[in-house]
Amino acid sequence: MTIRPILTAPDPRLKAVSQPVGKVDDEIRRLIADMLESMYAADGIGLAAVQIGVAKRVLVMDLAQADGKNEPRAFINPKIVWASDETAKMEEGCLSVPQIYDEVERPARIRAEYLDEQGHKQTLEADGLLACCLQHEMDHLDGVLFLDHLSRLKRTMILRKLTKAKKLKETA
Ligand code: K1U
Ligand code: ZN
Repeated sequence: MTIRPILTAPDPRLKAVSQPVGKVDDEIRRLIADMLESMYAADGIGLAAVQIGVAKRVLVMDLAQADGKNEPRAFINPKIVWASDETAKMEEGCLSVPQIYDEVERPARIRAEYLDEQGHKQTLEADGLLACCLQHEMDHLDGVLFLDHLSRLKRTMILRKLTKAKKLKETA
């Protein structure tokens, strides 16, 4: 397993639309293992493959990570097949948008279909943090960051700040 570097905004590779996985094989299982290792190393609760530069429709999550437990999950080719009209606002963060947190409003409950690591079709009903995190990670698969849900003014200010911080890091 390898810890891979996580891309940060405004890296253009984060805007890519990820491609569906054709076959769930050992290469995909190795990618999932690397993604989980990279997510744990960065203290995150979710990660999409595109965040480590692999534009495939794969994401991982571990919501127990915040309680110091390990309950890894992997979602391949996930699709939202139903979303509630009721919405919920939750504070979101993103490993690709370091140190920025803001509220995003999304459907409160969703039903998703996906393939597991064995390539078996699964259905999941989610609310709360699971629904929020799943929608956030699925946005990554379409090149969308949580910043894209904020006002244009907020987004511009945050992207300026991140660009400045990147330039300072490069010259240090
Ligand atoms: O980069 C990512 O996509 C992972 C992201 C997932 C996420 C967290 C919170 C709401 C939606 C999606 C993170 O893991 S950010 C870091 C983090 O651990 C965290 C931040 C805020 C609340 C809870 C956890
Ligand atoms: Zn994210």
